[in-house]
Amino acid sequence: MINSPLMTVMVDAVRKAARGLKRDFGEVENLQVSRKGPGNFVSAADRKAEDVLREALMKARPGYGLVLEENGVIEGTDKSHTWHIDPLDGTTNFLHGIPHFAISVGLERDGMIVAGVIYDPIKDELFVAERGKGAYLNNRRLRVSGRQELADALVAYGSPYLGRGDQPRLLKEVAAVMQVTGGARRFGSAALDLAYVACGRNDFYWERDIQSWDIAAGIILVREAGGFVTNADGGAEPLAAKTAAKSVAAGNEALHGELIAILRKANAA
Ligand code: 2AM
Ligand code: CA
Ligand code: CA
Ligand code: CA
Repeated sequence: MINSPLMTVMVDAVRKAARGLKRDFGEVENLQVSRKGPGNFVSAADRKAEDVLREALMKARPGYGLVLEENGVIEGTDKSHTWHIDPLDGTTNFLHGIPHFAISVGLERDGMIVAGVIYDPIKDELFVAERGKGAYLNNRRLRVSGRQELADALVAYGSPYLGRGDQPRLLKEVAAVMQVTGGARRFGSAALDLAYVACGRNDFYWERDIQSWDIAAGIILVREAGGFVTNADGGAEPLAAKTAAKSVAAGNEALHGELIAILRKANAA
């Protein structure tokens, strides 16, 4: 584990919010649900979890700014630190009773992600990472997979949702990936997709049209586990462009480059 004051703050906040999520998941049919846009749902569970996280993190680190999925941006007095918070990543799974979702909290310092926590309350899997201190799942140190062959690789992706994104493009990419890899999966939680790259379950993951709160924590997890993270075109840091649509691609050293090349070829065809 990582014994730092920062990690204690993050883990305490996340565990507190997770208790509410777990309770709400147990009676999901009674939750109030509204629609933010086509196919884009938010429930009382998302909002309550975000409130708990916001209050706990603002109390522990008063000056830090926040980027919150459900409440937008809260500017801090400390301009170099910003939390990127997804209170419930995998809302669609959650609302359908599928036990695959997570809380994701990442801390950015001067444009770089320096700490991340992703927690899956159903499986009780806590993924943590801090810059220079490694990545852990519960108490186990993490390392990305060592698989070298595309034919052995399990690849996860996220797909554009109703009313947004470029579905035909994604289908071309998935077809190309399916033809050469051991399997392709669409799990429905970007944060867990990245955490699973960090712990070697997924060998590669990519997704387009994604936000900072989906990937901030996952980026540091993958990097601290020895993996590579770029945008989905193989270019720089996915969080570099603050407001532009982001994309992400993460994997181990051997397979990351090969899969980026396959995505590029699929798009050129
Ligand atoms: P969410 O559950 O926090 O909204 C899945 O590939 C990723 O896309 C998840 O991180 C999910 O985050 C996000 N997502 C799914 N449907 C979405 C929608 N309609 N609008 C915005 N983000 C969505
Ligand atoms: Ca959402
Ligand atoms: Ca999300
Ligand atoms: Ca969310």
